[in-house]
Amino acid sequence: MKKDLLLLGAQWGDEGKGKVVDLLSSNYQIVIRYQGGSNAGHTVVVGGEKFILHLLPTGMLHHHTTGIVAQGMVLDLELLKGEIEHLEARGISVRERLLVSDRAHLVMPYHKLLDALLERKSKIGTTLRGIGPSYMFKYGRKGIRVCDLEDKNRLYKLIREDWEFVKDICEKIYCENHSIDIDKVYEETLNYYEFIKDCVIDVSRFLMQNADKGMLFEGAQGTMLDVDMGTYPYVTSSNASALGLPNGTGLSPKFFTDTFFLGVSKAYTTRVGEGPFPTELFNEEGENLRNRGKEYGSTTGRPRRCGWLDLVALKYAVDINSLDGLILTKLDVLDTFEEIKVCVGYEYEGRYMEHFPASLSVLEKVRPVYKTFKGWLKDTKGAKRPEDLPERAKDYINFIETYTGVPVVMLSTGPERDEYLWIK
Ligand code: 2SA
Ligand code: MG
Repeated sequence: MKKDLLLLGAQWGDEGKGKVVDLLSSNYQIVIRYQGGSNAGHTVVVGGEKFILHLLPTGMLHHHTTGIVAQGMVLDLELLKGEIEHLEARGISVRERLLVSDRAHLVMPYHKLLDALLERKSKIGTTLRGIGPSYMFKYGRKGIRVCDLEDKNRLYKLIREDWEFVKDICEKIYCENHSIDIDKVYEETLNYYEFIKDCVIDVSRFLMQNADKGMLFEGAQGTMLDVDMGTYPYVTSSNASALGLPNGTGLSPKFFTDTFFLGVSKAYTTRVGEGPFPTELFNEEGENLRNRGKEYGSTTGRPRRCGWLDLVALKYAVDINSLDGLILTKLDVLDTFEEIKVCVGYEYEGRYMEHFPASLSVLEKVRPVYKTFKGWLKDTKGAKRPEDLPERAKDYINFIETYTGVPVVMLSTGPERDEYLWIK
């Protein structure tokens, strides 16, 4: 087995990464979040107690780990403080073993305001956490980084300039007046910083110095939401695919030659927010998936759009991430279906295609071509050994492996820590 592990979403997020990360992090010393921000919501159930982590690495629920918030993330310091306090109040030590990158960018209150305004003009269905605008500022060279918090004059100047810019946008583009008390924003930002200050370091240097330790890299969102490789512009603003790993950690691609890459996928497909979704179901089967799978967003509570497994999209995710294998979650949601379909190709203007297109205009018009499986109509929840799985469930898994060209190494069979099964 390779030393390090990357776990990422192979679909549109919400694949159940939280639970899998929690399960696997017992084998790793350092757990790392490297992209996205509080738009993630990783749910873990331990001994009947539910935890939802937005900014901290999920692996921190294990007391032996060092948790890293790396430079590719955008941080809402108020939420970070709240999350740390919440966990510490529940008896989980955090600040003694948390390291925050001095190069990470901040999400400021005016980023959240902009997020809401931008949503009004072109609806992406964002989580309204200010993620897109924070990355806009980063790439537009107007961002505020954690290291800037050390220099109070500089911080104040940056906040003032940023706010002038946002205010202009509000007035000139949206014809609206908004006000923010920048002195208050400045004071609060410094207060939140005070709370995590001792955790701030040069994270990439730390990782290089600790290269001999086992590391688990936790992706957030999913490959199809990647800003470069996903269903642009209906994506998040970070690299949620493996492309985000080097820039998000500040490490050269060569650093990851000893890393095992696993993608997490549901046994069907869901998506929240707007954007193309070729296998979406608008009928009772879709309702069934939503109800049986409890498909409501953990960050925003929004009902998720549901549909059959899209193998064209999944194979694309396997290929662009160079995945070594897949982890399949929520197979049990399909236990009661008489028929189960998987999408094996798209039909576009009379042509058959098996590759995932870049163009939104094409994607919006493709029609899924399905292969139909007979349902197994047996309980797979809590299955402990591969032999416990119904033959038809095994056929379904085998088909996924053959189509994507990688093994399904593990099945998650329920939300609890111990509800899983290794099959390879
Ligand atoms: P944003 O807020 O700018 O990132 O929104 C842009 C699009 O990205 C979608 N998005 C998500 N979709 C599914 N899950 C998300 N987070 C998970 C959660 C956590 C996870 O459970 O909340 O799986 O990592 C997530 N975050 C962003 C959003 O719906 C927009 O379509
Ligand atoms: Mg989720």
